[in-house]
Amino acid sequence: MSANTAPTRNQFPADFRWGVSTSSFQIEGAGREDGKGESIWDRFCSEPGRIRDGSNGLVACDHYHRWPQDLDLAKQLGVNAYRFSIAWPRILPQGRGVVNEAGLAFYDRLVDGMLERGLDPWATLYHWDLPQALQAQGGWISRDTIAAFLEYTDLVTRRLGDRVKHWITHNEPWCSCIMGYWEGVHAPGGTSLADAMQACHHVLLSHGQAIPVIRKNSPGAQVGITLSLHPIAAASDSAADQAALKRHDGLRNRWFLDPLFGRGYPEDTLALLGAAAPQVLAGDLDAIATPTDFLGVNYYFPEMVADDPTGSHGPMRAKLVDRPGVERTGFGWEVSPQGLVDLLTRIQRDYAPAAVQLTENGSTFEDVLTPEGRVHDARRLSYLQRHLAALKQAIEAGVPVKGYFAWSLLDNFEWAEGYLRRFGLAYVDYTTQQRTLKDSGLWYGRFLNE
Ligand code: IFM
Repeated sequence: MSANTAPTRNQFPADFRWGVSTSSFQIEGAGREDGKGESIWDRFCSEPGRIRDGSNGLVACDHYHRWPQDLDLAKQLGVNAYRFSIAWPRILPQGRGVVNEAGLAFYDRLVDGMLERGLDPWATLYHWDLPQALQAQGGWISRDTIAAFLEYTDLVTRRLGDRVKHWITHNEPWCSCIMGYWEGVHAPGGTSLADAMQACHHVLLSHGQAIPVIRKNSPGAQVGITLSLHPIAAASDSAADQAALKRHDGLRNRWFLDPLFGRGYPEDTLALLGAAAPQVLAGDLDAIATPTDFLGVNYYFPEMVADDPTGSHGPMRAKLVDRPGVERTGFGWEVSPQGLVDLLTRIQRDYAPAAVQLTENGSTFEDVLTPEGRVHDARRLSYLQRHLAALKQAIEAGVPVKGYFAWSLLDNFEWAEGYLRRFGLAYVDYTTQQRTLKDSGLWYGRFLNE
């Protein structure tokens, strides 16, 4: 079968997990209801110019009220797993201390609703909505936030750990830390590399320290972390571009994978960071390397880099360049199913995780709801089919991929892009909150049900 042919479900292992992925801030809404506290994303959205369409997450997809219908939709697709995240400020409005029972009760209902529909709950503890009260004390730059995360983790896993048996500590630390504390494009909008690297270290450390807490409260659970990873190519064969590739890969991929797999931070990247390298205390690296049950991989696109001798794009002295003439999504991201094969086989070769879960993969395009109530998203459908074919290829090459979660069940709040980018298998009309399965979603349903 060529990588361009859609596979069939029965070509995957019988016990393969098929899911859809969502996150709290992007879909829940109810931003000020039932005692929920403010998150850094609520604050960020309130700052003029931060979000491209000036929107916020106060209503989003109104999933907080419409969750039964959304879980029905997931069930209708035929998935057997549902990945969601928990809003920390819904549980602990001030980040620690006083518990909001209404928040816990919401996730109780949601998890029970999944189980009633035969959906295996996959919970992410942190998908970027840090309580603003903790940000006021430094956010992830402060080591104290780790203790707060452990308090939150303990509370949530004690409450849900009897029913949720798959836990993801963090989603994409690159985004929450590098985009949030250095690039200034995500909450909390910081612009210091040193802060970002310290935040990253604390996020990774909080992951490692949370694992025993989760294992204690949720016996038999599988625990992992999700990273956004990219296959990287050099713009040319020149020694300078090849060296730039290695430097860029150091911060983009190895910075996270190396310590999680017990190798500590990469020496070459540490040297390039110089004074921006994080403060690491005795025992931290051992904690970060606490064994997990799976590595969560989010794959969207590959990157190409060239040498940047001036360092104007940061101390890795590499700049992103566009590969000419390739297919791109509405975001401008390169479409490369082969990149998924390259990435997964590289992870397997270099790190050999016990299991890999593809916790996100998807695409955004301009969608049109026709008067007949259809969304003919041929390009998203093709993206999905070709990435599933690539996934099959990676499994045949020996990568232990155990599950695939499409991003996303619904169109939703796409962070700094607001509601301008649609990634859903279902179209959301934000005026009526009506959901309509797009052609891609209808195909995923047929694929899963055949
Ligand atoms: O919407 C995001 C998600 O929150 C994290 N991973 C990438 C998605 C698409 O940008």
